[in-house]
Amino acid sequence: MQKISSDLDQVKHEFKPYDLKVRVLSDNVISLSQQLQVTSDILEKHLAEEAGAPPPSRRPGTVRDCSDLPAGARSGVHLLQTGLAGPQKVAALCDLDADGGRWTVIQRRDDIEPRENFYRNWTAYRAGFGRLDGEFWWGLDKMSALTAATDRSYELRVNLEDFEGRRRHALYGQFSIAPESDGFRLHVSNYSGDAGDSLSTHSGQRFTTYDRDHDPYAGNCARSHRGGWWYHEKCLQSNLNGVYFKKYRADNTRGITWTTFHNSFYSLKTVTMKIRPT
Ligand SMILES: [Ca+2]
Repeated sequence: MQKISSDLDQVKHEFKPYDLKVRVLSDNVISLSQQLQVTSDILEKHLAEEAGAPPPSRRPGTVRDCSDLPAGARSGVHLLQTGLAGPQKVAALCDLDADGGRWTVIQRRDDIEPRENFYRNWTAYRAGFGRLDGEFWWGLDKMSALTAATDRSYELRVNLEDFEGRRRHALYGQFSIAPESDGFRLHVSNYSGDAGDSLSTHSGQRFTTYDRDHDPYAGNCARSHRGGWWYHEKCLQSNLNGVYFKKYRADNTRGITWTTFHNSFYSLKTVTMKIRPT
């Protein structure tokens, strides 16, 4: 009996290194199995996309725009999956309180220092510029990614304020921006509000910057009015990306204008452009 016990100890001793190896091998198998699962998930995602399933940005539960945020979310900066190429989420200013909430803010002008420069080139207007807690242009690429999608329609609300504290708004029941291949063409219709309609005459135009003239005017309206906009054959009826003037300017029409509210020499104090699904 003692011999058997001794032999057993001997066997245990001899097998000890193998025991360790078995455990290491076992861990390796678990690790490989996990990697395989990740690879399998990626493959499944690609196959689903090829089979016509919606991309991640269109799946239920995805926060494409501010209207998708869960109940209880607060106004401010949130991360969105707009459907732009690439896995990165993009920051956006969400207005979840005013005018019924659910708004994604796409542009803002205000009497804020330091002043943002809106006389920018095509690349800047495409990607966006400025600060979400100050003056900014969100970016034509993101506006187009949201509004050119065929499974959602958007409305646009433009809020305006002058230096005498008068507030007006313009609501467009339909708003979309075409992809860059079509010059980020504007489509806007179905106006209501009390600011007057200074944007419908721009509908159908492509976007123009000082380095990319898409407007039907003989010259470049972005250059002559120092902004970036969907300028038309007479340049403009509105120019919300114009130069920020603190007061009424009688000497030029390069300001932030909405001519059915004030004439083209009056530059407005505050502007907000925001969109939400209808
Ligand atoms: Ca032109």
